[in-house]
Amino acid sequence: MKVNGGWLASVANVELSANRSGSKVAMAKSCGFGRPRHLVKPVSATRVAGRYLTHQRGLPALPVPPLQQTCERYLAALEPLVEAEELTQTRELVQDFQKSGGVGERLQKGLERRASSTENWLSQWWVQVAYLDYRMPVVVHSSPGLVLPRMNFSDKQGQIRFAAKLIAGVLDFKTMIDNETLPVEFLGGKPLCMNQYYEVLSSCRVPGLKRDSVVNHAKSSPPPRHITVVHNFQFFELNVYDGDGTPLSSDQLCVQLERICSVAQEAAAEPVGILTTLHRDVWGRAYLRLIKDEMNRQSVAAIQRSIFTLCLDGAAPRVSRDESRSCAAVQMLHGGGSRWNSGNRWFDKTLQFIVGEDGTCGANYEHAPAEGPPIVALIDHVVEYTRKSETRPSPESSLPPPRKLNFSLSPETKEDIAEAKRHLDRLAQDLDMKVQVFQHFGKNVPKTFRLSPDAFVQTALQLAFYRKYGRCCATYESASLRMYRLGRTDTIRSASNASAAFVAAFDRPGVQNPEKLDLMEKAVKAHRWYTNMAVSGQAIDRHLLGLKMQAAEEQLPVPALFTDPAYSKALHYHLSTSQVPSKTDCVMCFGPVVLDGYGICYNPMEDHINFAVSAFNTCAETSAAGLAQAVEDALLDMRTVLEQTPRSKL
Ligand code: COA
Ligand code: HC5
Repeated sequence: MKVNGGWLASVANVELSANRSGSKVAMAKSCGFGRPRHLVKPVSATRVAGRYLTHQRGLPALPVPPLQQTCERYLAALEPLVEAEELTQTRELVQDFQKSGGVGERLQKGLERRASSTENWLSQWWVQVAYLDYRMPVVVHSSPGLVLPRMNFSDKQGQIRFAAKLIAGVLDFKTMIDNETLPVEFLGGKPLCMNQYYEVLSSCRVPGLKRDSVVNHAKSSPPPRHITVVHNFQFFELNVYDGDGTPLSSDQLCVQLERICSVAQEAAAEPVGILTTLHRDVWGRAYLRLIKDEMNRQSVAAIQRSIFTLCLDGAAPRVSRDESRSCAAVQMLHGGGSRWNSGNRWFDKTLQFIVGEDGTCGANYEHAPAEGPPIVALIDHVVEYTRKSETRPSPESSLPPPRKLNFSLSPETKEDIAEAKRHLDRLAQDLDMKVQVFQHFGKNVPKTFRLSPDAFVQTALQLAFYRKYGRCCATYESASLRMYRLGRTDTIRSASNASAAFVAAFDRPGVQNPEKLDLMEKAVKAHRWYTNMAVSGQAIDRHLLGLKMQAAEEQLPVPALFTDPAYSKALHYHLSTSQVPSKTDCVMCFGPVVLDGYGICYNPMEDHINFAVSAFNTCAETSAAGLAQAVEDALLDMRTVLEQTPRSKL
């Protein structure tokens, strides 16, 4: 499977002919919730009409950074990545771009106008460019996976019982969404935008011929009351509320899931869901063929409208204990291949919970509507819920059976399914995934040494990459922009002049510990500085994207700055990384964004760190296990320097 430049390279390839709308981003109704406890300030559980809107209106608007500042910081970010000669050329392009009366100034004014007439000048563009216009399969290339700690069951009965509790847990969380009683989250003392919580349930991506869309049914009247369950490649509509709107109890859900399993067991079915793993243009065409049939159209609509999808998986490949976590990550990311569980999914669905037969559980989510943290907060809540025993007595009344969603498959659609299987199997073969639990320490050690744990990990990633390849690389780390209304993310560029100096010196013969320590502290502090700048809306990447989009909006030629080879290099992220913390000890994962790169997701706990490193087997230069080992070594070596070197108290 070709990556074709990858996620965010689509950012580099924005077509300038399209006149994109700068219209207001629709404001969803409702309020917000919390992830790490320390960030959460609970609000009272009584419903206050309009609380969400009041909260949202109080949030600041995303600023447009000053042009001069972005130009300077862009050149600084290129220094560790490109040759001196190339940089000289780029410097000239930047000068020309930002000069008084130049195109940069015009575009900047355009962006400022857009900022004053929209809820958020960036978010709608971002969702289009990063997700809906991005045509690679969502599987591996866009949708992340999440692996829960292995649950304590190993048979069908246990699988059903756990799945029933899980559904009840999601409904419990949904009640907080519906009542606007989720606590508002805070980051660095500032309240965060809670909009994403209202986008994850009852929504679904829909393929288009050139561009996809997302439909959200949460606000439709009446709102959806069912989930979809997929088992043995067959889909079922399961109503999860009783007649008076009370969520079904776990016991009731158990009965319903048993009914589904016995019906699904009887028949064999074509894995129609595997169509959602196709390249988006191909799926867009196959989708039109599929829904030409009225019954199919209704079945697809039921999936799209459902609150979420529950995948009751069949067997997964048997692997050694050593490989089991990496194998679970793969099950969450793509299902393991067409002969395993890849057809037991609807990957366009925003939220899919996956419950395996052997206690392997997790989720996969379609990224367009939300970032990881709100999904993780929901999952943390669900896990906590499943650990509690239910006190509610189960009503006696019998429930109507779940409705099977039937499909009538034309020869063309059967061929589409066969094609999807072939492509998915190639992609599954190509994905190289290594889950590594770093057991030696977690956030505790960097904190003891008064260093930011996240910046410490990112500096270790730089050292690991340099040790393997003898150079620095463009590195992406997600930074939250949720301090701003409807904020999504910007990029923390982890490769800096300070990190380059540190990694080059670390193994150089003759360099002593005090110098290593000094360079390490400078690198870690430079990263923390960039992080602060990014979360306060002053990073460079989304601003540059905005300027480029504004040129398209005004139907101007692409400014030379964006056709410069240095710009492409800056966007070719050999390391695509993200920190996603959770209360539950889970592993999150995603694929690389370029053919010759790595995807690294990490979850730093207090005394250990869960890493998932991905790469592609077709690239001879990369190895997920190799890099994971190098990261482990880098973290240990950095700790040794910290422990063995006296530091000043200042
Ligand atoms: N000395 C001692 N402790 C320190 C420290 C220092 N110099 N600097 C930070 N710490 C502490 C913090 O107080 C915090 O404590 P806690 O564990 O009690 O919460 C902890 O170390 C973590 O801080 P740090 O490692 O610096 O990272 P962060 O929590 O500020 O996270 C980002 C940094 C970039 C990950 C965060 O700002 C962000 O944007 N997160 C969202 C990313 C995202 O959306 N990812 C998914 C995309 S889909
Ligand atoms: C369940 C964890 C999901 C993490 C997903 C994530 O970090 O996505 C990034 C989103 C962004 O806008 O930065 C994209 N990335 C996977 C390419 C880093």
